[in-house]
Formats: sequence, C-alpha cells, structure tokens
Amino acid sequence: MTMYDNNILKDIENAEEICIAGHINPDGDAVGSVLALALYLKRLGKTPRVLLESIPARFAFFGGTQLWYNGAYDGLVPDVFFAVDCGDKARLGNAGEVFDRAGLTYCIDHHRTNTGFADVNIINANASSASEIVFELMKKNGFDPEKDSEIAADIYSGIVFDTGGFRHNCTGRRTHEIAGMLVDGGVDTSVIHSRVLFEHTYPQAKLFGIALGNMKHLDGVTYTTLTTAEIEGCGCTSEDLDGIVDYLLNLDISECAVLVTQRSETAAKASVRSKKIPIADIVVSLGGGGHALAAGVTCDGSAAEVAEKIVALIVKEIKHG
Ligand SMILES: [Mn+2]
Repeated sequence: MTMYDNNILKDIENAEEICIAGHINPDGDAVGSVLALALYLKRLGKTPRVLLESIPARFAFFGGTQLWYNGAYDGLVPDVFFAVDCGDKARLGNAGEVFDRAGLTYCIDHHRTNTGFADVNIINANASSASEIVFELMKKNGFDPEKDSEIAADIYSGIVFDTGGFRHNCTGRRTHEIAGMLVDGGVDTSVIHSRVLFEHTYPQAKLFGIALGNMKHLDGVTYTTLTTAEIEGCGCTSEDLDGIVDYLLNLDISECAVLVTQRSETAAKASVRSKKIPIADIVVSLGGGGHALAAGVTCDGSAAEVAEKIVALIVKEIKHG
C-alpha cells in the first residue's frame, strides 16, 4: 500500500491539538521521523506534542526535542494523531490510549508487516525508513525539507540509522536521491554518521564484550544472550544494545544473527537480523513484527529459552526453506 495522496494540510488546518508518536524504545528513525514531522507542523503554525518514550541521550542532538511532551497522557484528546514508524498499534505503548481518543488518525510507516491501523494509512514498505516517507510527504505538500537545516538533519539521521549508513537492502535509488538533496542543503554527513551509528559509551563497550563472550553459533545462526544482571552490571539499559546484533551478522559464518535480552522476570526480547533469508514470517508467527531482514519479538521465557526457540526455527528455515 503506497499512498502519498492525502489531505494532510486540510486535515490539520483546523486542528488545535495534534499529537505525534513513534514506537516504544524509539530508534534513530523513530526519533528522526517524528521530530521532523513535528518541526514541519510547527513551521505550518501548529504546536504539536511529541509523544515518545524517553529519547536515548545520544539522540539529544536531534532538532525539535523541545516539542517532546512529558506530561500525563490521560488529558490528551487530539484532533489529529500521527503514528510514525510504528508497525502496529501495540508498538505505540502508552500513546495508544491517546490514539484511541483522537478525532482523526494517521499512520506513516514502512514496516512490511503493517496492517494499516489508522484512518489514513501512508505506508510504503519499499521506503528505507519512515524518515524517507516523511520527506516525500513534505515535498508532496510543497515544502522543501532540504532548505530547513533542522528538519533536513533529522531526516538524514533517520535514513542513516535505518539503512545502517546506506548499506542495508532497504536502501534504494530514491534513498540516495533524497540524501543527495539533503547534502545539497548542507547537512553535516560525517557528524551524523558518527553520532547515529558509531558513537558508543564506555558502559556500552563493556556490555559488548559480555555479549561477545556469550556468543554461540549453530548452522549459520550466530546468537547471543544478555541477562538483566549483565546489562545492569555494566551500567546499561535496554537502550544501550545498538550494534551488537549487527556485529554478529557481519561475521563471515553468519546467515542470520539473533540477540536476546531479558526484559522482565518472565519475558525476553529477540532482535533478529538476516543477510538474505527472510525472517519476518518466523518473527510474526511468534507475535512480533518488522522487515524481511530485520525484525523483533518479545516472548515469554528466559533469554536462553527464547534464544533456543528462535534459533531452532531459523535453522529449520535455513535447512529446509
Ligand atoms: Mn524505521
């Protein structure tokens, strides 16, 4: 479902309360696309509220963080609600209740597993990122994101994050064209690449070491687990896991990679990555979602139990297709 034709300008014209939310545990694309859209609506004279869980400290440089709303959600009854980079409603977390009360809902997303849960669904599974779709949306409505340095940097950051620096197969010709326009506009590409993809903290490096120490391999699948004690013991949280599963996937022996982290006493989250073999169906069958080569799911059980279950399913897929 690709649909850029819509009445977004008309829909927000008389709206007083506008809320914009991304997915829980927001990543670089969620933060970039949500804040870029928020700044765009601000330029149109609106005062949108950004509903995002706490933004990781390393994303503090993104433009538009002043629009982040940290008050109570129960009084919010928006005229228009935008769900961005969110594959299903549950991924809105606490913002889901605000979504339910909204007069009109938009979903702007690029997840293949998105079923279109809003009134207006702007979904393009071929786009590299929600940030790319937000760029197209602005262009379509006569606004040039590349001429606005804050919006341009947010969009470029979101694209860089979701494409892994223009490496993942979601990167298309149009992705590069958009990046080119943003470069023409003056975005600081090297600073954004460093901050979004490569900068890590000392505690993160310690945790990385533990993750590599726990690493195992079975029939093309490289995987590792982290318990709550291991994560907290390094002074880290679930926001500090960037780069681990990608590192495992980059090993020459890896067809797929899995990182499983304990999230509570009874549940663990698996992040699954693949070089070629589509893994979204396996992840969806367990109740998760995502893209063909990058998906995630939270399951009941310890990290070790969840890892064993998912790795077995992927090995079966690799062996039998
Ligand atoms: Mn995304």
